[in-house]
Amino acid sequence: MAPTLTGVASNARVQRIRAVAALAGVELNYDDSFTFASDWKNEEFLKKNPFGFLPVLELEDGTVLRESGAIAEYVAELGPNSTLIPSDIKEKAQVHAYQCTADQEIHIPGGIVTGQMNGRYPYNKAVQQTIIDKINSRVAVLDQILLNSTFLVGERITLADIFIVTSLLNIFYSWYDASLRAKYPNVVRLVETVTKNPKLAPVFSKAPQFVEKFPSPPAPAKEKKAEKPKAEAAPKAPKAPKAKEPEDEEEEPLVPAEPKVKNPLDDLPKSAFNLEEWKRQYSNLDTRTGALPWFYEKFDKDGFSIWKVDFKYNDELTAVFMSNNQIGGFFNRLEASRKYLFGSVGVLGKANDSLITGILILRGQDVKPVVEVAPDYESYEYKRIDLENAEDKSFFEGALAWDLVVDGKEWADGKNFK
Ligand SMILES: N[C@@H](CCC(=O)N[C@@H](CS)C(=O)NCC(=O)O)C(=O)O
Repeated sequence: MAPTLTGVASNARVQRIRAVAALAGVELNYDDSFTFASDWKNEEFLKKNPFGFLPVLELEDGTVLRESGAIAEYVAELGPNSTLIPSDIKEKAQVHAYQCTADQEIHIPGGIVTGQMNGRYPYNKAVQQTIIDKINSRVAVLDQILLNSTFLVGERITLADIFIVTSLLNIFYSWYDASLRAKYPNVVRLVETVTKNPKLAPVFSKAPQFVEKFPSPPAPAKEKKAEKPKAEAAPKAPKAPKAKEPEDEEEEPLVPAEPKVKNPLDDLPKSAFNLEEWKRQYSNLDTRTGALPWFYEKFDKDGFSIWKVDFKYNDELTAVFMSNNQIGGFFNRLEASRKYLFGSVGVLGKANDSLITGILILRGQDVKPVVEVAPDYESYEYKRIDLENAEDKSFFEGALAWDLVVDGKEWADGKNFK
């Protein structure tokens, strides 16, 4: 049986392995509908690969290979007469050098820029620019090298080209925009030569578009609602549209290909409570005087449920902004449940003495089908909120109004999942 590759089709690390297999003539079992939203990081998987990351290649004898670079080399070596890895040891070392450049100088720093844009890492403009400048300086060298040669090493496509191209694709999909690409025409030509190779059509045909404009930086944290004048129910300014955020996981492009799968939550009996309308009311009205009265009038407790959500490891929290970014990361990873979920979660307290808590309003009566799309959902505890209970109700209202106080700790910052 052919080796089985597991990983997301739009992921550059998976693309590099599939491209090598296609060019080397090696058959792989591969399911291109696999997503990070599936329950992949389970006990069985961690037994096979305790590092817990993807992609992995499972061989017929049960051996599990990890690290996309090592897997790509293994697959290339399997190919009959593959020239993807030169036999000359000097050229082989040159190819390997480009593999390292691809990972260390483009893919990994590029992933940090992407992570800053989608809230996985704290956003800092100066740090981001420094990383972008460094990547540009490497791309400029590649562009010079490619001025007079079609491929990076020798006269044929090698792992060097495949690794450099797939690491570039990762940033071309996310933030390396048209004006940056225009500076390096020879590099863009190499990307086109590789991605348009007819043998590689199954690998790149469903790939996302290259980004045209550098995405806007993440919106600053929402102002503390408690500080707003409460009497006026003045409409809030509508939020500027944000760059679409990744489904999940490290270094995923900002605009991944998202295969649509039917969710059993869609089969629940229809509800008169319109979650999208609630999200609009919450955004546009003062919480206590406008949004909450609307909510109490319309809420359907048979079609939806309300949950208190608590981070389990509050003693590990340090700076408030980092904890708030962590909430942002959790919310990013809940993206696949956006239709079924609203959330208001905050950091209460101060640096090194804080907790993360809040509320979720979700479709159905069970929290798990909605939150398990986020691989870290088990880092949080969920407890049903009963609005008939005065204490629960006051917690619910405080979390929505961002003026909640728990154990003397005041709401410091927060995020909404809308
Ligand atoms: N160096 C590894 C990195 C693998 C990696 O970080 N994979 C990400 C997806 S791009 C992942 O599985 N992240 C989940 C996790 O780290 O828990 C490789 O090239 O295979």
